[in-house]
Amino acid sequence: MLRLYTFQPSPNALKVRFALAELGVPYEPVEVNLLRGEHQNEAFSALNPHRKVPVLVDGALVLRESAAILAYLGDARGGALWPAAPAARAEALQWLFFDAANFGYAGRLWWADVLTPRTGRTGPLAGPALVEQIATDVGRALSVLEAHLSSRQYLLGDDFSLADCGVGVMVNLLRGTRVDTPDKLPAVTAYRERIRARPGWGAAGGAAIEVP
Ligand SMILES: N[C@@H](CCC(=O)N[C@@H](CS)C(=O)NCC(=O)O)C(=O)O
Repeated sequence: MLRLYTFQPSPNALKVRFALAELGVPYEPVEVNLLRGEHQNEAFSALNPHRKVPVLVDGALVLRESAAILAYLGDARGGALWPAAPAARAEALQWLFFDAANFGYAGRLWWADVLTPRTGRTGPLAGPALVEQIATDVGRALSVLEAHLSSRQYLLGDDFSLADCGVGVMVNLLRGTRVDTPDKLPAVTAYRERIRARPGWGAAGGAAIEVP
């Protein structure tokens, strides 16, 4: 049985829970409450010295980094949700790297525009100039996504794949932030709703990152 170290509101952990739900693969979830600092304890840092979730344990394999975990699940158990041909598989990896490289700091935008105004809680330190720079960079990546999705339903075509578990979570996280501009990003907005409507989204606890 796979074991997943996760935290319900963590978008990176959600990417993996979403993939496992869509694949129908059972796993044992271990909740690491980041707000209570449980990622700082010695037992968890032995699994991930970077002290971040998610971590997937499959037998002797201890794997960090959500994009690597998605690719591993694709190779090991992906079936119809992960391409086997090298060129198509490379395209799937391209979108996982695109997600990691361009939306890695999107969480700061979420804190600044959604979470802090609604809850008063402060998140990772980021001044207004840095948040604005992140918004500019994220906006640039979203316009690439907009052009790509204007002629297909999902990243690899009209069928959902594990590549959608990365970008699909992050576009949902960006709901309600300053880069959430449906008039300029109609295809991205429709894609976001398509992702949220999937059965795996509810099963994975996608609501934890949704704007109430
Ligand atoms: N690149 C990593 C990022 C993981 C990450 O940033 N996880 C956050 C939760 S979404 C975390 O554990 N943060 C705790 C910390 O940074 O102290 C991945 O994709 O898995």
